[in-house]
Amino acid sequence: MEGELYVRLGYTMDALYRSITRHLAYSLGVVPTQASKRDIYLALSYSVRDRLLEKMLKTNQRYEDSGAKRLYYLSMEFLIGRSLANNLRAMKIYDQVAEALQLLGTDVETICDQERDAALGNGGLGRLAACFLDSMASLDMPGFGYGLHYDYGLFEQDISNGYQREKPDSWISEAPALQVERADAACIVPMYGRIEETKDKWGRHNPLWLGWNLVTGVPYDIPIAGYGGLTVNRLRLFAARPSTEFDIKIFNEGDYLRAVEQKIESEKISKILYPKDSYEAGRELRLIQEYFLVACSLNDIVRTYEKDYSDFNKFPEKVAIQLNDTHPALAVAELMRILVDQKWVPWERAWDITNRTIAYTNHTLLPEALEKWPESLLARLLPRHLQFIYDINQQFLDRVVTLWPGDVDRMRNMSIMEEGPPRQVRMANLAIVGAHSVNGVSALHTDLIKKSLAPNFFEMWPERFNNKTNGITPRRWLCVANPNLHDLIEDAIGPGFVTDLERLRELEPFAEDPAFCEKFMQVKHGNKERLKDVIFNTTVVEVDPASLFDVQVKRIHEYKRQLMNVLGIIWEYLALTEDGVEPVSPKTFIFAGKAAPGYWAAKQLIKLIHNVGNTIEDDPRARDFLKVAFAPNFRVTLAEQIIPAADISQQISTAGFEASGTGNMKFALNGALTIGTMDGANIEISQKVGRENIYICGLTAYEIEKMKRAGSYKPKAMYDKHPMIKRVVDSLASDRFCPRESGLFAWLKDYLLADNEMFFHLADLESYVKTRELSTQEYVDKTLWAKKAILNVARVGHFSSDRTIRQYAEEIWDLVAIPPTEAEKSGKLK
Ligand code: GLG
Repeated sequence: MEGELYVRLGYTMDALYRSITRHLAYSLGVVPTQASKRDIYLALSYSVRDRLLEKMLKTNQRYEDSGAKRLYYLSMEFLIGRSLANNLRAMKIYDQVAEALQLLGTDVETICDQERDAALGNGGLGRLAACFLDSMASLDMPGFGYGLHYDYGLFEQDISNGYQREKPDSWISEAPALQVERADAACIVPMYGRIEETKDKWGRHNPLWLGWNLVTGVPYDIPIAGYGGLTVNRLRLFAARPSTEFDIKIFNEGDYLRAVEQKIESEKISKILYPKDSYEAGRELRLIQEYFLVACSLNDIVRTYEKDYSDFNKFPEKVAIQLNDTHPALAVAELMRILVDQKWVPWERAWDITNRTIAYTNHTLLPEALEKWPESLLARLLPRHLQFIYDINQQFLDRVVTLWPGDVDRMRNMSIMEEGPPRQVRMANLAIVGAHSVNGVSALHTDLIKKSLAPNFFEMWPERFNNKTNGITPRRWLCVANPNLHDLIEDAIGPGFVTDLERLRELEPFAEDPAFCEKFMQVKHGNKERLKDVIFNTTVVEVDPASLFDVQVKRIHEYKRQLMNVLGIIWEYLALTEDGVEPVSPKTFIFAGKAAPGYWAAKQLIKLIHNVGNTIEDDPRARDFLKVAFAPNFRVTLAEQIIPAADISQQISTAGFEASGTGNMKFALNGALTIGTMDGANIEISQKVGRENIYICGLTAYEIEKMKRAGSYKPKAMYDKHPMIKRVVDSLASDRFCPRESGLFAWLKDYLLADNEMFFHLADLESYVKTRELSTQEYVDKTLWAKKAILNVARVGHFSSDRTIRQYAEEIWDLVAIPPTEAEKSGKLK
C-alpha cells in the first residue's frame, strides 16, 4: 500500500493519532494526558474497530453483489485469544500505530499487552476454528463463524502448592472493544413444549409443536480481518436473553418472581463454556447450548438466503454448513424442521437439500467424547426434532436393510438410536447420516475413522469420507508471535510468504549459510530471553536461556502423556545423581496446560510436575543441569510467548489417540525440533520435514491396536525386566517426590503396571528416553542444530491453514474467493 492510499483509508499516523484521541475524549471521557494504559488500549481498539467495520460492510456488499455461495462454520468454540496486535498486522498499520502511541507517551507492545484473551474455547478444536476464520478472510472467501457469546470463557488457572485452582474468566467485561451488538438481527428460539397430532386441510398427518418456552438469541459480531485488511469477515456469537414476549405474559399474570426466574433461566444458556476437552459430560444445559447455537445460526442462514431467493431449490448451491465436531449435529434435524414445518418443502426434497448442504468434521476417536443424549431428554427439550430424528433413522435403516438384508448387528451398530436402557441418540451417527461429507483431520485419523470408528458407514458411502489435514495461520503463529523470525525470513527470501507459506522452501539453501544460521539462532535466543522473564514473573523459577528448552504445552490429558515426559525427567535425574552419568547439556523442561476441573488424574499430574521440579531444585547435584517450570494459565497469549522460544517440541501422545494436533505445526514453524510419536499429523510433518529432522519414537497406532486385541501388553513384565524402568516407577511409589505428603503418587505405580493401562506409557518409555538422549546430543552441535531447525521452518509450509481451507473450499464446500474490487483496492469506494 502506498502513502496516498493510507491517507484515503485513514491509516496514516496522523489520522490514527486523531482517532485515538477522539475516542479517548468521546468514548471514554478522558483527556490524553491523563489517560491510563487501559484507556489508550480501549481508544486504540475502538479506532481499529471503526476501520474494520467499514471494511466489513464493504466486504459484505461485495459478497452480495457477486451472489456467491457462503460458508457457515458452526462451532461451540472459537479460541481467538487477543485480537489487537493481529488486526494491526493484518491492516499493516502496526508501525503507524507505534508512532502514534509514542506521541501519547507509551509504546505499542505495552498497549497490546493490556488486552485479555478471548478464551472461548478449550484447546485444539477451538483454536482450529479461529485459524480457519483467519484463513477464509485472508483468502477473500465468504466464510463466517457462528458460535456462542459466553459470559465466562475457559477458567483461569492458578497454581497453589502445585495444585490447580480454577477461577472464573469474565471475558464479557472486555468484549465491547472487539464487537458490535446486532439487536436488529436477534431471533427467537423455541424449546420444551409438546406435540399435538393434527391433520392438515388435505387430511395429512400434521404434528404441531406447541407450548414451548422462548429464548431470544442476540448476535454480536466480531470483525475478522484478512491479511491486507481489505476483506473483513465476521464471527457471529449469540447471547441468550429472555424473550420479552414471554416475560410480558407472565408479568401480566402478576407473577413477578416467576418472570424474573424465567429471565435468569434463559440467560444461563450462554453463561459458560464447558471446560472439557475431547470429552462431554452429558448435562442438560450443554445440550441446550448446542441446540441454541444451531437454532440461532440456521435462523440467520435461512433469513440471509431468503433475501435473494423465494424457494429452497438453490439452497445447497448458495449455502454450505460445516459442523465442527458433533456438537452442532442437531443442525441436521433443525434444518429439516425449518424446511418441512415452516417452509412446506416436501420431506424427501428437504432431506436432499439438508444432506447436500451439511458437512461434518470429526475431531476425536475417544469413545468418551462421542456424544450421546438420552432420548428422554430430547423428548422433553425438543419433541419435534426427535420426531425428525426418528424419521431420518427409519428411512436410513430401510436402506441398510435393502443393502444388507438380515444383518441385524450392522443395523444395531449403524442406527442413530442406541438401544438402552436408557435409549440414546448417537450424535456422530446423526451427523454422518445427515452430511454429504465426513472428514478427519489428519491422514492417520481419517484412516482410523474409516477402519475403526465408522467402518460400516464407510462401506455404505465410501465417497462421503475424506481427509483434511489441519493447519495453522502463519499470521498469528509467525508474524504476531515471532516478528523477529518473520523479519529474518523476509530479509532472506523477500515478502509474500505469509500468504503463500510453501514459499518457505526458498529458505532451504540458507540452512547451509553460517551467517544466516547465526542470525537464526540469535532470534531464538532473544525469544528464550523473553520467555525467561515471563516464567520468572509467573513462577519465580529462574531458567537459563543458554539451556535446552524442552517444551510440552497443551491440555493435560492421559493420552497426551505428560506423565511419560515426567518419567523421562526422573530417568535423567536418577542417571545424573545416582549413576554419575555426565549431563550433555543443561536442560529446562517447560510445561503448561489446564486440566478439566473434574479430571482428578490430570490434576495430579500437574502436582507431580511441580513436585519433581522442586525435588530436583533442592538437589545440589542436579539443579544446575535440570530445571522444570510449569507456566500457569496456558492460553493463546502464553502460547505465543512459549512456542517461539522452544528448542524441542514434545508431541508424544499414544499413537492412535491424537486426531491431528496443531501445536506440533506451530512449533515446527518456529524452528523447534519435534520429539514425537507416529500419531496424528506428526506422521505427515515427518514426511515433509524429512525423517532426519524429527525425532520419532514409540509404537505405531497399528502395533498398539494389535497388542490391545491380543491382550499382549504386560507392563509388569517390562518393569521386572528393565532395571531403570523399575527404579523410575518405584521412585513414584516412594515419597521421594512428596516428602511432605506421604503416599501422594503411589497410585501411579499401580496405574502404570496394570495390564489394561490404556496409554502404553511403559511400552514406549525406553524408545522415548533413547530418542531424547539423541536429541540432546545433537543440540550441543550448534551447526547441526541450526540446520535442522531451519529445515523444519523451510518445509512446514504445507501446514498453513490456508492450504487446509483451500481444500475444504474445493473439495467439500464448492466455495470460491471473491477478491476486493479495484475501487476497494484504491480506497476510492464510498
Ligand atoms: C481435537 C483433537 C486434536 C485436533 C483438534 C483440531 O484432539 O488432535 O488437532 O481437535 O482438529 N479436541 C481437540 O482439540
